[in-house]
Amino acid sequence: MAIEGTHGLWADLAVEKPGQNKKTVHVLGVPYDGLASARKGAAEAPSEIRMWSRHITPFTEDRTDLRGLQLLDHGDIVIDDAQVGYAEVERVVAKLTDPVVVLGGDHSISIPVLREMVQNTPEMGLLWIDAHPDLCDSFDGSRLSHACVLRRALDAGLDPNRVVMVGVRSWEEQELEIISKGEMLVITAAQIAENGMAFYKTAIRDRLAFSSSIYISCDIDSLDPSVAPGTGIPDHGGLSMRDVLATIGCVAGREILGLDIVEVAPPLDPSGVTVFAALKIIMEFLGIIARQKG
Ligand SMILES: [Mn+2]
Repeated sequence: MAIEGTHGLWADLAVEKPGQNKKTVHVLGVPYDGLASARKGAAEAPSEIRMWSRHITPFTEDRTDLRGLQLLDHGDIVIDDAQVGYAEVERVVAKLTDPVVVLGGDHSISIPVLREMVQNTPEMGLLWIDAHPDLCDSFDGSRLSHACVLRRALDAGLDPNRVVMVGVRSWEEQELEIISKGEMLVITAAQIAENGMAFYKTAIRDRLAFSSSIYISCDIDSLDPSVAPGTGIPDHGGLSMRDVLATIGCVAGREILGLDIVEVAPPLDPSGVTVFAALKIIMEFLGIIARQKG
């Protein structure tokens, strides 16, 4: 379905205007859902998100003008074989010196992104927003499964004390031991529902303050399925959009490595609202970068 937009790609932010000194943000699509364990469809997210990005405005909720940013959209890395494709993702990410927005794909596409980030910046912090910890060593016979993403990041050298996990509410038995060590800051969806997001913002900021720069991995299934039904494994009792935006807001003023937004599966949501949830998160994230000084 080709629909003409009211704006250009990325609400006009991808339109290049040479000679203007703008902050650069990279965009990279990885339309691959071969390692999603249940329902697929996330491979269609990058094209849908880009298409509907023509129908939103270049302003955030607080009226931050995003037109001070230049989005460089590198298009998609098309993957047939995960081993080969993920090496390519790592190679492309390694070349980026400004923040990147990575469009999944199932969550496994974050494995090469995180591996490259950790190798390059061992002192990085990770803000993990997800219904699941994705800490399985192996799942469905694969160590690259979307249930193994954070485990692979720890293998790559990510310090668990630099991980803040928000919105979790579903656990595999093999994940419990790592969680129970208490190294990561874990804030469940139930805790946020009970006490409100404001209660946790200081703890999130304080924990991230130990890290030199921050990467955000946002699985759309962190949101409640009533908000974002188009995802492979919906888990009820999830976060509100306000919770997710407040969580992301905790990186304000920090050096930011990037954001991935994964597990958006447009074919599983005829209403299309899940794609717009992804766009909302991306644009508010861009607002944080636009408001940074320097
Ligand atoms: Mn996940």
